[in-house]
Amino acid sequence: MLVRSQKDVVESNGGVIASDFGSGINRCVPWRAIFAKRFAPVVFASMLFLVAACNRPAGSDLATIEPEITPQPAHVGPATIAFKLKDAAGNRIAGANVSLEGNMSHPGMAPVFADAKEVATGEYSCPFQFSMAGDWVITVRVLMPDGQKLERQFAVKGVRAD
Ligand SMILES: [Cu+2]
Repeated sequence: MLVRSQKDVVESNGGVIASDFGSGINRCVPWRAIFAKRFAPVVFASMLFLVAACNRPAGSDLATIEPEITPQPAHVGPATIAFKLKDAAGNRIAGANVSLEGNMSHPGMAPVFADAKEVATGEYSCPFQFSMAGDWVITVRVLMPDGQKLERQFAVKGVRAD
């Protein structure tokens, strides 16, 4: 019989459910047991670390960005993304170099780049082009006057088609 049911496989392995790869079965089961015992905690710890690292934006203690997008609601076409850049104490940060990168979640779409200008002390404004309707994520890259770099992301959901 070429195609065996799962029941046949279970029976032929003394009740251990495994894929039917002939002699591979005998190696497969212990390996998985070892993996679960020895490596799963390591993998789990690594995942926790990665999650923690992802959730903590670079230079989070340095500055805050409060973006404002006009027009509202955002729609396809030209927009202005403005924001104040403040340090941890709430003081505005002047003289920073700020650029934006806009991405959508689906593959195969070119990111949209734009440079911001400082329009008032610590206030920056950036012309931006929403090239497609849907959900966007804007990455803000800041080069502080003292040379420190900072990256922030914020979502712009539901950009309208018109
Ligand atoms: Cu898109």
